[in-house]
Amino acid sequence: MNIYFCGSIRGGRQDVNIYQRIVKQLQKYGNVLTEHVSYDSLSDKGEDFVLNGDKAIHDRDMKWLMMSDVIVAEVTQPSLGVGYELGHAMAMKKRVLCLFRPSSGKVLSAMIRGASSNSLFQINMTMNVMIPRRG
Ligand code: 6K6
Repeated sequence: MNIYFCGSIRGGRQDVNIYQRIVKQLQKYGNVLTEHVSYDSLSDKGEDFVLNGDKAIHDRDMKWLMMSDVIVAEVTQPSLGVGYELGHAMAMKKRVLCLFRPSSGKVLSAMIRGASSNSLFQINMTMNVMIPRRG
């Protein structure tokens, strides 16, 4: 199973240690295409030195999103990129699990919370990682 993990990069790297724990758990279920999102070495500047820069990152990530069986997103730290990925994932009719920690004191975007009426789109308000079933 291909798993696409989403987490904030330029939106802020405060939760990187949590991303690492989630990715480690997800790797028990399948191949995490975006393991790099959890790397300590990746700063909130992203990788400006990557050949072809942001376009190459965008195009590769969209290809991986298309290839993925399930998307898991840690959405506590708001990120434009994660929101963009989630919108595309929904349009592609992918199974999506969002993880949000209310203990952070933050309030989840209505655009994410409000999307959970779709049966393929679930939000978990704890740190348990459960992948929603298809259908
Ligand atoms: C290459 C290797 C490690 O990091 C890079 C360069 N930057 C990105 N690489 C891969 N995916 C990225 C990169 N920057 C953003 N993304 C995607 O957007 C990730 O899949 C994240 O889930 C999301 C983060 O968006 P921002 O807006 O917080 O950066």
